[in-house]
Amino acid sequence: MNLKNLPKLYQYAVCPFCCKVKALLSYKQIPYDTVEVHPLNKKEIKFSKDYKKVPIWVDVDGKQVNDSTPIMRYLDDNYGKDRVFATDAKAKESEDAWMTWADETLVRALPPLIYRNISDAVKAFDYITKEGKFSWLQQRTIKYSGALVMTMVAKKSAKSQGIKNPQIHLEQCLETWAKALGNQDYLGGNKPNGADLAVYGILKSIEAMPAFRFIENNPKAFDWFQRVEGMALLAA
Ligand SMILES: N[C@@H](CCC(=O)N[C@@H](CS)C(=O)NCC(=O)O)C(=O)O
Repeated sequence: MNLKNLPKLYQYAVCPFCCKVKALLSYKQIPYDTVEVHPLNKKEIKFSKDYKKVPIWVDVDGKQVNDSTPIMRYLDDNYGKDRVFATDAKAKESEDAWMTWADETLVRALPPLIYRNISDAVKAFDYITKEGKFSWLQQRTIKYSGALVMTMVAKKSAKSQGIKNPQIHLEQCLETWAKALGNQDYLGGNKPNGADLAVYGILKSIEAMPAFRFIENNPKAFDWFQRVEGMALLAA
């Protein structure tokens, strides 16, 4: 879509934080346009003087909202009549805690797994460079150099987080999430709340990568993932 009067999401297609926002946009059926940002020169977000990360949301009235969770909350406050985010104090407390877990633990668990070896890293970069804004030459050079660099970065990141085995660590994260769901369909009960959509969006960001198989291998987490997917698709 490229209509001038639509709000804009400045993104990297495969960024987990952008995918959090897109999960809410899809679930709430909010029409919007995406602007893929060039990750090297970031010229598309030059207008944003102090904030240089994605996602950035620019509404039709020009209002700019930065950072995935504030964007999700802004969208929930301003679009659609049914609220996604919890309003009840106790539910809100749990939702906030799981939103923080999603950003600080789950997101950080992914790179050590996505880039666990050169073969998986090349496949991940194949997808990243195809989805992202890269020239033909960049696609080819970044695919291999990026995979090599990220394999080393991911090893360092795993070490600094005390992750000995990235696969076991993600499996533990998924178990933690499955436990949080208990016997409910969603963390939000009978419908997804903000944390459901955040965790779903983050996992969705690696759907086309080899590491996604570890999510498919956890029946409870994967059933939940598919339930949210169904709700998001139904709503879309
Ligand atoms: N807290 C931010 C984190 C956003 C973030 O770190 N985005 C990354 C992409 S995944 C980014 O833009 N990094 C800066 C860069 O690419 O130079 C959020 O939740 O939106």
